[in-house]
Amino acid sequence: MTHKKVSPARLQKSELFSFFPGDCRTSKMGTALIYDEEMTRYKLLWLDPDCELERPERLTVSYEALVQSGLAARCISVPVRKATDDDILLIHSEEYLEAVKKTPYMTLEDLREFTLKYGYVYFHPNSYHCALLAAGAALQLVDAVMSGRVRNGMALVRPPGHHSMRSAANGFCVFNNVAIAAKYAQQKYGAQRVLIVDWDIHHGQGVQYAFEDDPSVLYFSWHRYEHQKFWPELRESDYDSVGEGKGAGFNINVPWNKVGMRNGDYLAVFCHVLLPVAYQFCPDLVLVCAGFDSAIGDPEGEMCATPDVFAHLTHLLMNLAEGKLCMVLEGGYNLTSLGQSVCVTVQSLLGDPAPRPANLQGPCQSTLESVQCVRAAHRKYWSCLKHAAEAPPSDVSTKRIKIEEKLQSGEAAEGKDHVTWPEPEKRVAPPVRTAVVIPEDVDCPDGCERFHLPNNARSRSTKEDFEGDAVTKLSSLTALVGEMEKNEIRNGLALVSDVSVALETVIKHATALKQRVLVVCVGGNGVMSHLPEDGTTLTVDIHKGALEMPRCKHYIPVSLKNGCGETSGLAQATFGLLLPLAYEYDPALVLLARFPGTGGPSEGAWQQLVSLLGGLARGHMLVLVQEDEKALVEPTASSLSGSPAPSLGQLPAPVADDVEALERLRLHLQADWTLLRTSVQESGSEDN
Ligand code: Q7Y
Ligand code: ZN
Repeated sequence: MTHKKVSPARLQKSELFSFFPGDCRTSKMGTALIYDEEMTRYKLLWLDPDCELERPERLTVSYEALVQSGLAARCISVPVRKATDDDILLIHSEEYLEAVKKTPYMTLEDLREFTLKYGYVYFHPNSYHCALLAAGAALQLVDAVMSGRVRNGMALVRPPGHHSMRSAANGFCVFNNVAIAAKYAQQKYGAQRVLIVDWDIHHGQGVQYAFEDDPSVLYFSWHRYEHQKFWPELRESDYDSVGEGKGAGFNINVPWNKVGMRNGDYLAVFCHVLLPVAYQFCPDLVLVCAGFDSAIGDPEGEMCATPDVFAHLTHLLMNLAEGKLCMVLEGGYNLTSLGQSVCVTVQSLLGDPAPRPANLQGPCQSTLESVQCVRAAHRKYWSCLKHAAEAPPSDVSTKRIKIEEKLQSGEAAEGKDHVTWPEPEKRVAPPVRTAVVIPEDVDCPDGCERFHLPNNARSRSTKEDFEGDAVTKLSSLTALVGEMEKNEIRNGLALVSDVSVALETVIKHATALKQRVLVVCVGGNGVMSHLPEDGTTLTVDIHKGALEMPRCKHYIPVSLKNGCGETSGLAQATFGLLLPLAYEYDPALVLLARFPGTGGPSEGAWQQLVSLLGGLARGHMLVLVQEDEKALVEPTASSLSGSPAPSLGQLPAPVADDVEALERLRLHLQADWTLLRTSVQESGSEDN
């Protein structure tokens, strides 16, 4: 099969329709799982301590974990195929392909010799076949997602791909599965912008090289670097490799200069680097180099992020590109950690509620150093980073190799065999996903259930009041929150006659139950009264107005010059402030209140907000909307019931005043909220 180059401009509307079936945004679509036992049928045939960790069991364990947990049965199984020569040649040279083609016929001796031409890779007579299947699996996944047969998916493959280069195998990788998939999506489906997120703990230098000067593919990679002391020890893996020529700004490297990074480090980089840029870029497709050697217990990565973190990383990517998200396995060498991480990731793809991000710590000094450097290196390319601080002075620069750091990683290495961590918690999706409290004359949206007050509660309240209706509604809200607490209902939407009154009632009820409540207000006038300021709630109030500094740590007014209707400003506030605050606060319940008026967000931005906040509080969120805004019922319910939010388009630069105000607010709050930090502390201690 050949891929005719399709110029998007020349596509007829009817052709576009066949690529993106009209109802693929609204219909519930599933999660693809691609796996074939054949890819377990190659292994290291000689002694090589550097290569022995890349074993067939990596795949069987991952797949078995999905089967055992019941997740595999919930996925749509998609068969692999062999990549064609044309597919491989999208990224690799003919000479290299021809050379690899000969490996199945080589003697053991020849294979060893062939292997020696490359770094940290081995060949087996079946390697070539498996490498074709691995690349083909990624392409099958792209086909399933781009054609709208599934929403998202994961391909479990061996060999991995992100280290392989145009004419070289490297780091266990033969063909660059994800790079091939990106090119294929562009050529076959006219995808104009592809985002590749590489969360493997190694730098996918092969992917970087493939798209270095290409602005249509944004490559983001974080990787263990240790000031170039960690494999592959490349100068070009550092933060200052930003891409070349037209591709300048479209290569983002976040070096980890220490081991032991935790969930808070990963989430900080997502909030302050990847997400703002990714939303500004507005991809048509997201591919993930899903390596799990970045999880705790991995002998290569030596990091401390728990498998649970992948639930959130995945969730945070699920509303880009209208949900078109393809995960392709790369590394991951601790079989326990790998199996758990794969399950956690697939479970998020399936839409199950994410676990609470328990005892999240802020990023460590080394992370802050890297984040500051990356943001500074990219601020001339991305308006969302325009306000970023200067790179730190050279004495804290990531380029300076400090002697004690080798010592530190040495210590960690000693202990790396007996790292333990708790098993990821069970994530139980409540029987009811989305309950609505809306007038009888408003249709119940698809996938939702009307919430009816239990009889006993109803009679009690009507007896007490003449305005039975309003009170019934308020009792319904508190009852609904009660059902969420019991995990009978995941989330809800209520049309109320007075958002403030409803909010106050629910807050009183929820805090009486000793729940931590995150209150997010949008579109109001910023004068919320009667909110507790004692830490039982955290309120973030995003509204039209001029900057004011918060009076306390738990009530945070976020003022935007033109209100939430300015999507770029809202995005800036969401990624830079709201999400980090929300993650650090770790609520048991999210209340999202939309005040009536003109300062409200666009429908798409509102849906993004609803979806993104759904990653907190095990998905327990109650959305309050003013009674007359009936047009919001459908889009809000759609996001609450798990449909990906629409794309916001390539975001323009936010209003300069907003950027400056948000920045000042962030600096003011970062003493109390460590996940807000994006630069090294002047007198920071190293043990943060
Ligand atoms: C590649 C990988 C791909 C030097 C150790 C070098 C290199 C291992 C390559 C790992 N003594 N190790 O995991 S995801
Ligand atoms: Zn790796």
